[in-house]
Amino acid sequence: MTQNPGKFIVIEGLEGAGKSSAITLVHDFIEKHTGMAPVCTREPGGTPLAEKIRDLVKNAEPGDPLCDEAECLLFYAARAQLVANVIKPSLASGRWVLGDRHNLSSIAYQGGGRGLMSLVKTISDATLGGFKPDLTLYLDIDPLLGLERAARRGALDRIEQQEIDFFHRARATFLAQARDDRTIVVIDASKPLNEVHKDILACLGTAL
Ligand code: Z5A
Repeated sequence: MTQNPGKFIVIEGLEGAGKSSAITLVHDFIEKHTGMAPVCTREPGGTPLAEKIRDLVKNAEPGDPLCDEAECLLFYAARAQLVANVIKPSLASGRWVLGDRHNLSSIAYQGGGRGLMSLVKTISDATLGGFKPDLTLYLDIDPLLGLERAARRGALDRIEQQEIDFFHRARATFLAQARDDRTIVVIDASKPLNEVHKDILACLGTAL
């Protein structure tokens, strides 16, 4: 007897969009819907090796700034590990997977933000070969509001310290991707939290 594959659901958004509480909400929805808690992942990270890569990309190395191309390759190295060792095996065993970010982040930040779209497409095709989430909820927020929320939470990391235009380009890319792909649903994350959560549940109710 073959096992039904699980589904891969991803939450995306600029910093401060509210991914953390959305993940808790979607986690509980999936648990109720399937009778089993999903496997939760975060990117970059989610395996011992990928967590080491997370440290490399999040923290600046004094005297040896990470160049844009190396940053992009590191995100894909972490993702390749996670897909091969966690996401695909979990889906194949029938488990659902809930991701805090996935490939759309690289398309938005490295492709749109850094202007490396051609490199992103090449590595994405080479490492993922068309593998993608069943559903992505993109929590859309103006970068200024998102960064203001993130700053209230504590010190900003290396990427959060980029100039604001970087985040505007990333946001425009998130939205452009959503226009072209029906598996990406845009949620207005500037609304009060209870309304954002209502919109997420409504979307899950129709999509799953
Ligand atoms: N990155 C990349 O460049 N390329 C890639 O391929 C990948 C990632 C995978 C990961 O950092 C960084 O790597 C990220 C993108 C880049 N960097 N940037 N910049 P991370 O995983 O540490 O950080 P994050 O993913 O951006 O998470 P975050 O900053 O924690 O964002 P969040 O989870 O969306 O924020 P939050 O903690 O849920 O909310 C922030 C605060 O706002 C919090 O106090 C909430 O209570 C509050 N909040 C949330 N929603 C609301 C509403 N609706 N109203 C009022 N207040 C709210």
